[in-house]
Amino acid sequence: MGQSESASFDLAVKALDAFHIEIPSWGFANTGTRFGKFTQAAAAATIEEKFADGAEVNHLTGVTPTLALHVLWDLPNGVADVPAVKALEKKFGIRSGSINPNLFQDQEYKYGSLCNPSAAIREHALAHMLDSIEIGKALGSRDISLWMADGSNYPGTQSIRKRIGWLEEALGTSHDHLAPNQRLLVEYKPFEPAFYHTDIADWGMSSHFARHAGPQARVLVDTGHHYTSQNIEQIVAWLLHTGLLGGFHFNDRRYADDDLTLGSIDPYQIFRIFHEIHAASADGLELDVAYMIDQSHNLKGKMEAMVQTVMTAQELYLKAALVDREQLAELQQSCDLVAAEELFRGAFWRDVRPLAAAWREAHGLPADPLAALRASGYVERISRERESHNSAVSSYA
Ligand code: LRH
Ligand code: MN
Repeated sequence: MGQSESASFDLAVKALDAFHIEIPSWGFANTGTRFGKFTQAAAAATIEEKFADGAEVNHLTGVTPTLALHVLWDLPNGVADVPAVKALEKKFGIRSGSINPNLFQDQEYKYGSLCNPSAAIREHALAHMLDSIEIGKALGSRDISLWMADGSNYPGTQSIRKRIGWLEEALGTSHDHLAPNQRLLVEYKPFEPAFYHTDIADWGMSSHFARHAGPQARVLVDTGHHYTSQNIEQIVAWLLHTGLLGGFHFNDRRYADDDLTLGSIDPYQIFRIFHEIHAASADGLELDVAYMIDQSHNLKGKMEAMVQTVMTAQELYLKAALVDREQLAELQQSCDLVAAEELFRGAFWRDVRPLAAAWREAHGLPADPLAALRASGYVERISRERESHNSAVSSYA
């Protein structure tokens, strides 16, 4: 391995040793679109099966030690389900990650949850937020990751400013209930399921609500929650500059919130985001960024899609880590555009898969986790075990 190669390997080790990514329990479940759900025999239907699949992904990749939980899908009995989840953490050797409240499926939430004109319904939604925070405390989970479907479908039908006030109040109260080490992550989304206005529609609104809620609140960037023409890495640079970047929900999309697998449509987008992260870290900014996957695998095998996504995330994070930032800074300063672009894009063109494979082998992991998954027969085994209860599908995940 030439000098430069060993230098790259050292950089790779430094980067990949620090890279963990959280996987969503709902990524293993039978999910669909409003036009239907194509069930998979291997899909996880119980919280135990979701932990089993999460543990298998961590076993193969070594970088997914936490599983994001969605409260009503994974702890339908609230705090009462915590002991059972703790037993699963012990059995499968992975921990509960971010706690995601469900403020979008109850019939009461037709006109909103924390932004609903009805004080009683806002109270009901706030109670679920506070339950979710208590579940987080009981599980030792740090992040309460909030996404709301709240909004409206027709102009003039709701007071946008009144809803801002109600949400400021609810998030302030929620923040006050956080444990000292907990964070409230505020996720924005421009539309869907609301199609006229969404109460937390962009990074500016999310930033305002986070600042207004308190010092433990941050902004969560779901890569699928942007208009196709938006410059997401510029938003990331702003959130890094303002100290409000709390984390990411990674996925990919061609049109809207398609929740496709990371890097399947625009891997260069994720590379540009990771570059902003590495550059900010190199400039000495204190970063505290949670990397999480938020995808629904309607057509791909769910285990394969998750392992593929983790590998892609590692490789894009590594490509961006290998950008020679000192040289790039000089070229940027001298406005040598083509040389700067060639250096920047050159890192993206680089095939880092051999480096990532070498890192995995150095950590006693399979060089190619996807090939290892296929060779393991894991999917065939769980298909046999779960087939019986996977024909009939009920809730979304
Ligand atoms: C909303 C969202 C949110 C989750 C859900 C599964 O589109 O991105 O983060 O609650 O997907
Ligand atoms: Mn999301």
